[in-house]
Amino acid sequence: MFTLEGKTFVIMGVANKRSIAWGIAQSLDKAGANLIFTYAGQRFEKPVRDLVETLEGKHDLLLPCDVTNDEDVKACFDEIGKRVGKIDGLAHCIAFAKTEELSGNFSDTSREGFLLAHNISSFSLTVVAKHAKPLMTEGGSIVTLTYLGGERVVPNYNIMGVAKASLDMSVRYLANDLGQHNIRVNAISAGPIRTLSAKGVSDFNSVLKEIEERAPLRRNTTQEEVGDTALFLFSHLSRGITGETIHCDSGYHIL
Ligand code: NDP
Ligand code: N5H
Repeated sequence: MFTLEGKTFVIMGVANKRSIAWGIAQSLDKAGANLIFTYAGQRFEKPVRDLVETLEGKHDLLLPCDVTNDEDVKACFDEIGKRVGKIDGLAHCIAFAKTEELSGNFSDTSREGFLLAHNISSFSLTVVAKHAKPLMTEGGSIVTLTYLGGERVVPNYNIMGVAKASLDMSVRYLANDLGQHNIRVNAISAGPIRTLSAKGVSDFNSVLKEIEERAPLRRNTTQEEVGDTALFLFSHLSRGITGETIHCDSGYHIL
């Protein structure tokens, strides 16, 4: 097993222990990395802090960062710079769309809902990369999370599919832009996982069942599998890979 000892990573988007960001945090923690966590608003600090205390390593730095607010993002990375100086990577595990726009007719998507989904789920990667870049003085790796619904039409994913397509292309433009600084930018396209975001999706059980029946590996994706894929993308082992989307979805995307 390789080690990430002495390396520092920022994890954005832990809501609770089911979050994919938490799977990533656990994999990086096991590899000996130093972790910094960001959460959306002050009221989320306590639950995230309680979770972080269960990790093997001691990770003290938790900061608020609402990605819709430029000043918040700048202040967050300024503080990280002051506290640790250099970072080696960042996991962007953030998305949001209005519940009412995640079912029904896509043509009913509102202007406000369209812009909100793109602001939080897509533009946030670019603004975060801009502020993380000066801290990646020895190169770095940025990893975001995407879903198949950004490549092809998946029932009810609706506005999130369009936002993920924008996110996927942002990964490629950012990879091209930041590659000269030895900063790599990649996405993991995860299979469906029951997280807080997935809560309220009415037919989630049937989505999971379809994967069990049809995906090449005949099983659903786990938080740990995505965590270990991120670990690879954050490690020296993936040093030649940028602008890529790795599907960690039991192979479902080939069907
Ligand atoms: P979670 O609900 O656990 O995580 C979503 C996170 O987005 C939360 O931590 C939430 O923060 C954060 N967030 C929302 N709005 C903002 C904001 N304005 N500023 C900062 N953070 C914000 O769900 P997942 O782990 O499932 O989602 C993580 C990523 O994985 C998303 O990009 C999602 O699209 C993607 N993904 C998920 C799949 C799944 O099946 N679950 C499949 C493929 C991709 P807070 O709680 O503090 O509001
Ligand atoms: C095809 C599907 C099922 C239908 C679509 C689901 C889309 C989910 C993604 C978005 C991000 C979920 C979302 O924004 C939920 C919010 O409206 C309400 N929830 C919240 O506000 C909670 C409290 C917070 C923590 O959530 C966020 N996001 O801040 C897709 C599924 C098969 C796979 C999937 C679930 C993909 C994905 O992108 O997450």
